[in-house]
Amino acid sequence: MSHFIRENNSPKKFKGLSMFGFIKNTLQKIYSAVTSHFVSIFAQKKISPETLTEIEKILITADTGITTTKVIISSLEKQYAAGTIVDGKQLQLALEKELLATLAQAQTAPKNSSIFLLIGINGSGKTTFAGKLAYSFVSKGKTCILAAADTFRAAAPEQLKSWATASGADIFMGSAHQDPAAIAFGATEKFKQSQADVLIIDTAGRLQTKENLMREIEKIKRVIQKQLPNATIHTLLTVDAMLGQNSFQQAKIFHEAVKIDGIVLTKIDGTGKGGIIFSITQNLNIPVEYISYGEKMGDMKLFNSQEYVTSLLGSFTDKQTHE
Ligand SMILES: Nc1nc2c(ncn2[C@@H]2O[C@H](COP(=O)(O)OP(=O)(O)OP(=O)(O)O)[C@@H](O)[C@H]2O)c(=O)[nH]1
Ligand SMILES: [Mg+2]
Repeated sequence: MSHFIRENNSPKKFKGLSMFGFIKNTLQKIYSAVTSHFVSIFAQKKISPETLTEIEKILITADTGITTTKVIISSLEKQYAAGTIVDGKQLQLALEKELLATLAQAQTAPKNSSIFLLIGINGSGKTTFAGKLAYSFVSKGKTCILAAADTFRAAAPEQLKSWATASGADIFMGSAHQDPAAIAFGATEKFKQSQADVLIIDTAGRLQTKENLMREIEKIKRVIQKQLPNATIHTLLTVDAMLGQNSFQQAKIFHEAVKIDGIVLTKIDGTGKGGIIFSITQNLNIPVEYISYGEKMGDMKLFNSQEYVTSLLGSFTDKQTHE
């Protein structure tokens, strides 16, 4: 097994943990940089205008973005002036509402697709996420094929193969330097013949500025769609959370060139900036569908805005458990 898959990769490890516990244990950096600050502010008996300035600072430092933060803070200021938020608890509830409203602008579409196409810039976490996604299906009893359509990097198919072996998914590999669309064709054939439940296509890292590479994605899509005219291809863009605000321009151009259905926010464990989700949603109007936060197979989660906001603010109750 290669170095990037560690032992003890069961997602059950987190079962029964509150989402707050999940952030605290798994996204340590976000907990210490964001959540722990909120927790102390929300304990205040009486808030002041300085408290709102503090919230503003935390949000900006957490990469929520200036525009998004301003909208949230000005609404909180109005509520404070009107006397509807007086103590920390009320502030917490008001902030929770504002953050949820930001995320509601890009609601996740229902996902009944059986074909996933992963795209994104180099090193943004496509292959890792392909493996994790395969594992999440296999562990639910689904049969899954991983397609190694990254023929650009020599080691890429082997990397995906390790994930296939570890996750219990099947793999379709072409030959070195084969046209990625030809691999997508072969993988779709295999998918049809084997009647597998899910096909996940891993592609080469590409810069959004390289037009020929963007056309390559369109070609992959066309080839699949021709073989399976009724299938919905679910295109997911992996975005490295550590890139912060720099990732917007990148995602925007990707979205202009290829229609993206959802974002996978990766490496969220490596950043203390849990606010990036809000600015991505507001700036791009594309839903964050998954968060990916480590190198083990179970280290990903279907994004749930209520859970995330609750845990970010440290406001968990015993009733909330992580599924
Ligand atoms: N901490 C952490 N590391 C990650 C995560 N996702 C990926 N990585 C690491 O980031 C590096 C790049 O991940 P890959 O999955 O190979 O990225 P990729 O987009 O397939 O890369 P290319 O195929 O070269 O474009 C690897 O070292 C992964 O182990 C994550 O969610 N958290
Ligand atoms: Mg890759």
